[in-house]
Amino acid sequence: MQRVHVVDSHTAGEPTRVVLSGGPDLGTGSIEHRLLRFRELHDEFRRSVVQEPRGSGAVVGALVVPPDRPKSTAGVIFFNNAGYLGMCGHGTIGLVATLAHTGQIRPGRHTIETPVGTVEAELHAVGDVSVRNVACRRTRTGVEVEVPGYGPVVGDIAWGGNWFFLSEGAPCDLTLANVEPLTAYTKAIRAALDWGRITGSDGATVDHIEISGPPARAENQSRNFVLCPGGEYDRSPCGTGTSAKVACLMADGRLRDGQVWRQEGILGTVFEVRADRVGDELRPRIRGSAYITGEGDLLFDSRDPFVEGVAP
Ligand code: PYC
Repeated sequence: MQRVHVVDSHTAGEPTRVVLSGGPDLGTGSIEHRLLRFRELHDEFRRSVVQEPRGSGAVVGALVVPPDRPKSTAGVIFFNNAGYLGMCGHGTIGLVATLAHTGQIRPGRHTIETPVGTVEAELHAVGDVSVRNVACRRTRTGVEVEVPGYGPVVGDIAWGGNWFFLSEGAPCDLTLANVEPLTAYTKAIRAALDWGRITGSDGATVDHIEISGPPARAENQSRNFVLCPGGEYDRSPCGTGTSAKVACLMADGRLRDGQVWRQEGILGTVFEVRADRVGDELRPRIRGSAYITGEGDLLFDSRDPFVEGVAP
């Protein structure tokens, strides 16, 4: 029986499952290289942690690995029901809350290495967390796709630690009651991008779709709905998605260096994202809170026909 020690949390409603021990040994080297080893040699571990019967389509896994550089606090590889993420904003907030819960870190600054770059996290004394994201940028604007059943949709392509297509407006209000039509609409956009071979500037799939509309509360600037790669929607306002949004707003001159964007997600929870430039890079600072929901061991029984999880 293999035992895998995990801590579960949610950040603004979106779950994170941090794997603290019992995961595969990915050796040493950059986190980017260790992600390649994870994907090639241990993908069954990803599936078994986040897919049913242990997980669900909404869960983002976070495998904690020793960092490449001695001064960093940890390395992390994020994954979900469909594969691997570059960065994950809500997941990093969940990771920091988890390391605080287990007593491994105290309030202050912590350097976390991810496959797409190093991020700086700050655990505040009151328990919330800020994360200085990797460098973010808009790479295309005014991209028009013909979406069967919906007509032409225009949006931007931006990198926020993952690739996003971002557009304004939707065929219905951005409310929880409309999750089904919003999921259908954003899946149709993603299929149209694939069909048109529209990718990120590095040729990677644009696997997150973010649509925006008016906020429910006047103190926020916008509400979003974000489709994740595995077909689930982000329950949080999506840290990397809001970073991509901030990159678009800055490129349009609608947000200035140092300004804060309050992004509401589909549950009404909020991330505050500050548009910070560091040198000539845009490194948005995402602020939010996570709550621990569980801690324990996952058990992997080799006789179990579903030991590697079930893809619905
Ligand atoms: O918060 O960056 C994020 C995120 C990505 C996918 C789900 N959440």
